[in-house]
Amino acid sequence: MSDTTLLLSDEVREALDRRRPVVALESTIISHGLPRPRNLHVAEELEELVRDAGAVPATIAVLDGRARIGLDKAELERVARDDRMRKLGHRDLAPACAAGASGATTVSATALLATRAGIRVFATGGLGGVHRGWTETQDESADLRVLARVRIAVVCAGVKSILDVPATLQRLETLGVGIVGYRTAVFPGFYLSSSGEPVDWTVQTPEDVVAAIRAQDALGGPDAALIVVNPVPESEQLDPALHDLVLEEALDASRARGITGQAVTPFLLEYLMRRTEGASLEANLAAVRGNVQLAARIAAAM
Ligand code: PSU
Ligand code: MN
Repeated sequence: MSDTTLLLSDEVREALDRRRPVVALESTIISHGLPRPRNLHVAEELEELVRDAGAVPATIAVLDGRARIGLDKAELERVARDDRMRKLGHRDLAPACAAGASGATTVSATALLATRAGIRVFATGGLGGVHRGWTETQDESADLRVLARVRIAVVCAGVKSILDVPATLQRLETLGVGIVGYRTAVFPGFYLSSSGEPVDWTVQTPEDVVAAIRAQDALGGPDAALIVVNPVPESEQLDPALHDLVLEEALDASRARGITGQAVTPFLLEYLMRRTEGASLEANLAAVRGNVQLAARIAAAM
């Protein structure tokens, strides 16, 4: 991608030049993952949380065919409100840029663009992964393969619980993507504090995460992400019994309606939100807020 395609905001460029902390934020959660008009408030709040922790937020999206790293207020509004914003995975970036299209970037596209821009820390909600029923649908988020190829630290609340979590963890192991639990020895369950699966490495402080990032650099070898999993506090998680019940329903509904491809994830998230009367949304937001704050502290500790 040429420099004319990758456009950094003045603020982000300056911060990177001066080696000030920068945190990349994805935009699909804003355009396709949250209800309007709340999505815009959340987008602004997340940027504010990064700033409060002393880092510069770099929300990433493609606008009129240009990959944008860092958005101003009007641009953020466009991502949150414009119905024509597409959902762009990393494979969609080239066609979107060539066509002059606009779209929000998923974890895969955001991780790629952030790395290209020289950003080392990225915060999101939950990663994509291997879907239940994979043996039939072969539905595995492109997030995983990209995370196996870019050296960026991704702070998240695990992978979305709508997925096959053990299969996703296995896939990450095969792909050689490292995972550290932030003050936890269990892999979080996105809306839930725990997925019931273990993590092999636990860290206690942002400095510990920085040490792992530095070790990754010192060791060299093939590029891969470092996934930092940060569970939603138990007091803010979705009720696990309600979660399991509604998720079964959502999966049945998506099968019955023949939902496929990029539509699967937004459909399931929206279904859960409606059937839990917004409780899943609150848990989702609590997780994202915590991740953004931790990412800013990690960036600042670098
Ligand atoms: N987590 C959320 N909301 C979202 C997503 C994740 O809480 O909207 C998005 C992310 O952008 C992630 C994408 O990269 O869903 C994965 O979509 P798919 O399963 O189609 O690859
Ligand atoms: Mn998919």
